[in-house]
Amino acid sequence: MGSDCLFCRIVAGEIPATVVRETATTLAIRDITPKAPVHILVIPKEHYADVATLAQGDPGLAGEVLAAAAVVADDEGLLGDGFRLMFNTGRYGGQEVFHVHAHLLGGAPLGPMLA
Ligand code: D5M
Repeated sequence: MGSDCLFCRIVAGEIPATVVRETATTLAIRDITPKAPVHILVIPKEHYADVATLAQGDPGLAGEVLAAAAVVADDEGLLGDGFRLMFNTGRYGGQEVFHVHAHLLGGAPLGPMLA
């Protein structure tokens, strides 16, 4: 993808972000408009548009994104009280950035999903 994709540009270091964890294949950054006390986006460095494309195209990498999210949740102290991990997908799912990203939300009660 590259220059048209915001998160590819963050991965490339062209746009600044607050990185909380980096592996060979994933990056975790703080969301720029946090919706909870902890709001982190976990992305694969390789471009996939959404979670369905990622999971079908490279299930191993999808697992690495989940594993990275679990480590970050632990690092952020979220394992005891819990957290929400979600992928907005497509137009009906409210996705705005079309480079797959897991939202990791926690640090306070989040309420019901579909209020
Ligand atoms: O969520 C896209 C998310 O991406 C939304 O919560 C804001 C976040 N965002 C947008 N730009 C940035 C930058 N530059 N850094 C960090 N976070 C950012 P979606 O699921 O696509 O609706």
